[in-house]
Amino acid sequence: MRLPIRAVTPESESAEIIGWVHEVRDLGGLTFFLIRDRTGIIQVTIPKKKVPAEIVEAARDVSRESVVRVQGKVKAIAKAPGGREIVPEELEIISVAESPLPLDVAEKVPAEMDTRIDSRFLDVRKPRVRAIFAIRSTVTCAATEFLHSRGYINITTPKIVAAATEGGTELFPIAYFEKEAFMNQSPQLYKQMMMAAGFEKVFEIGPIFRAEEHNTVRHLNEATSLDVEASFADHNDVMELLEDLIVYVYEAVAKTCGEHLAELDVDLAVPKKPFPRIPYAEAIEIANATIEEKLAFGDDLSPAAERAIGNEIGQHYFVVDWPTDIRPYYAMPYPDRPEFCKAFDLMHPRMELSSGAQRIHDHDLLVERIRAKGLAPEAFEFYLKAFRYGMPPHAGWGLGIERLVMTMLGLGNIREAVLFPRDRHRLTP
Ligand code: ATP
Ligand code: AMO
Repeated sequence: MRLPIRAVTPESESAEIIGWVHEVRDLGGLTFFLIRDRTGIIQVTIPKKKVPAEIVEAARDVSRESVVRVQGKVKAIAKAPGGREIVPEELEIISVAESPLPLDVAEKVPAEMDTRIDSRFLDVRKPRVRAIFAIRSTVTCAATEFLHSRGYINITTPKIVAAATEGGTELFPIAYFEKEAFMNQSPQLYKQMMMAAGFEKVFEIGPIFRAEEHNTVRHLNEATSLDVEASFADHNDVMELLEDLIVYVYEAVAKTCGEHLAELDVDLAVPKKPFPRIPYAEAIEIANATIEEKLAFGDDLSPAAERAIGNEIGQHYFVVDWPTDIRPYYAMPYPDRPEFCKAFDLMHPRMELSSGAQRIHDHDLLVERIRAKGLAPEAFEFYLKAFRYGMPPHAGWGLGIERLVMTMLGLGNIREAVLFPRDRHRLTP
């Protein structure tokens, strides 16, 4: 019976394993294989004079990354990985890998990002790369666990939609029979409608689509967003929820992903609550103290500004009290100073992680704000209708999962945190 490689110990007497050939070393009288599965690596040693001739014969044909089955005696040996090796009694080549390989899974030869993504199935065989996705899985599971424990309901909303949510740009149009439709930029309108539905607390982890024209290391054309919406809550309530979630997720990764973190050489520090709340006007001042291209009131934070503020603060922080004009139409203005709104961004020192706000729940004010953005309220009728029959006050946010993983693990490129990235030049694999 096949054993996971990790389960083979120096004390095992015999074992059968199936895995990929990580490395081959032929020293004449002795051949060494390293065999890898997702649980680890084991050495298989073939002393040519001591094993059956058919095994020596089969071993000659084994190329790197072929899938092989090995059955044999286990010996304790200090020099081998895990302190053990297998001397085969049976060696079966299950699937031969062509040579040369498109990239080196053992990572002796480094590969460019493009080469890696072109052969992503091979790239992900690297223990270091697999560790990223094991951690990403823990991140989304822990976030789900956390939100369930707080009474949030997991919803699924359409990804083929009729209207933009985040303003008119950055949309992918698609043909939907005889109509024009779009790939959804955000579940924004749907999660708000679920507040009118009385669900009170909802969340979704799903794809969002943005027609970003430029290739950057922190933008994707298809990203994954964790969206939350809560009724009878304001911006402060959902900022607290967000910082609790971030800390919970970091703690879960620190607690359960030790081996993967070690594989990535990451010494994970759990962020400390509460994260500083910095009003937008103050954020501009902090940035302008050091950046060359000064920001004026009403400018979005430039990447240079984000870096400058991040260096100054040195930890996760919120930028709050944004000018109403530079936030989406659904952000709630402060009643006593409507030029500012109850919107916020959660920032990691390197980049923005999340945006959110208390929302406008008054129908007429929302229509006015949609018009002020130069958009047509008629296009939003299906959404506006939900505001005419009893809409509770509500607030929420959207958090980019790839950016969360990227900043947590110190990855240089957001593409490292996606299995099959979609960017300006890439539609395959
Ligand atoms: P969001 O779009 O949700 O606010 P973000 O982190 O992508 O999140 P943006 O507001 O898009 O932030 O951009 C922040 C800054 O980065 C802006 O000053 C913008 O000009 C700049 N920027 C955004 N997208 C790009 C891009 N594709 N290439 C270069 N700069 C960009
Ligand atoms: P926003 O547009 O700020 O807000 O998006 C929320 C978060 O999603 C991530 N994100 C992206 N990640 C990678 N590539 C992209 N192109 C990309 N675009 C966005 C970021 C960002 O902070 N409806 C609001 C949320 C809300 O108010 O609830 C929204 O979509 O991490």
